[in-house]
Amino acid sequence: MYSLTKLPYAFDALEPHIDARTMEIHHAKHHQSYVDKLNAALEKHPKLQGLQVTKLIADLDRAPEDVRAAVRNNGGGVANHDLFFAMMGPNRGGRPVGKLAAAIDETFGGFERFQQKFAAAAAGHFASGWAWLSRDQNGMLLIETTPGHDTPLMFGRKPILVLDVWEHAYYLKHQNRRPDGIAAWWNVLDWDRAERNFVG
Ligand code: MN3
Repeated sequence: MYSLTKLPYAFDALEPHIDARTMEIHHAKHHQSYVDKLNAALEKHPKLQGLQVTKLIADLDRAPEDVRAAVRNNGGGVANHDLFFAMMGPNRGGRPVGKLAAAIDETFGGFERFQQKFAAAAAGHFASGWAWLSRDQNGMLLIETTPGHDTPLMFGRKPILVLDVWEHAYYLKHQNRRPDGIAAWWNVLDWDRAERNFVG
């Protein structure tokens, strides 16, 4: 059985950038529901329950056809939220560090250019989904977005940064203004974790 990963900080720890009510509903309701629905989908497939959720969704062909869509949606929901919540924290933000900082400079021509490109991709993604900085199999960085709860892991790429652009991630505070939610997120982003994702 999968279980909800605990938040490593309090619901109000990301204030004023991300409000406590949004964090509480996002984690205790939305994230929890993906965990519950994933468990329900795998009730009749106990072998799959032993896999790490990132392994489960990286190889969807392993999931029987009758539950594959449910595993894709809810397994993706679990894995993406696990990473998203783990990569934020109080007293974070700032700029990339280490090898990732150098790779961002080289690939995008500087951090500010990268930020603009990433924010534009995230803001421009139609409907629900996620924005990512990923590393492909050749080690190259790329910005991409995915619909629903799809993840670069499904395409053999490694997530380095992840941003939730579903309305539930920002609507209470920012309503229709997704770009404001994106701008707030940079202030809580954990670049040390991003560096570990990149070099790991
Ligand atoms: Mn979400």
